[in-house]
Amino acid sequence: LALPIVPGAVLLRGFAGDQAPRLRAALDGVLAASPWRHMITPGGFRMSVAMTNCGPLGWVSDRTGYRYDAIDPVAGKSWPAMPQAFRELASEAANAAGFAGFEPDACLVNRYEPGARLSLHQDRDERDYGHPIVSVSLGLPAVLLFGGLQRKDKSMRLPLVHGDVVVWGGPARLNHHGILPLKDGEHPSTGRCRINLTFRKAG
Ligand code: MD5
Ligand code: FE
Repeated sequence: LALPIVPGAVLLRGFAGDQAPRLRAALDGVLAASPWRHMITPGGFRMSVAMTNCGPLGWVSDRTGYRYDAIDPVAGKSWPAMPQAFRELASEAANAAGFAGFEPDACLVNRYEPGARLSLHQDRDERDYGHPIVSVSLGLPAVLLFGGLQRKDKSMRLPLVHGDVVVWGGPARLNHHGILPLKDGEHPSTGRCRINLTFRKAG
């Protein structure tokens, strides 16, 4: 079920539902090598979302700025390989949304516990905005706030539930977006949190 949100953005409702146990199991392997951590923003704030990465490149934030790096600064070595289940799902979702041949080199994994949020921002750290972003929601529901190209543009709210996949490309690639503070709850797949897998071609 492919629902257009704005030009360039497609919601694939429940697309990852039947793959969730496989994704969840593969994530445990990633976490064994590169555990959750709360990164520090360039402004000195601790992010409420816990993060890790897999694949050749990982998104990192510290006092010096945001960047993609081949090395996990916590583990002191390369990020773990992107599990095949992740790569296949990302590529199939992009294809279903009209972006054939998507081969991500970065998967940022975000964990939201009750109260965690992501403030309004644009994804601008990638080299080529011509590639789409594929976002997979697992566990507790969340509300995505998405606006336009300008920060002041009116925002819309999009509820996302377990198994939902959103593909952002074309004219939606640089839209402002954020996640509202997560509501408390319990989910059979993830427990008391929401996990988002965000696939990008960053390098
Ligand atoms: C999340 N993560 O739910 C979201 C999913 C991030 C982030 O925002 O940067 O890690 S990605 C949602 C997204 C990506 C690109 C464009 C738009 C939304 N959008 O135009 O709304 O953890
Ligand atoms: Fe983002």
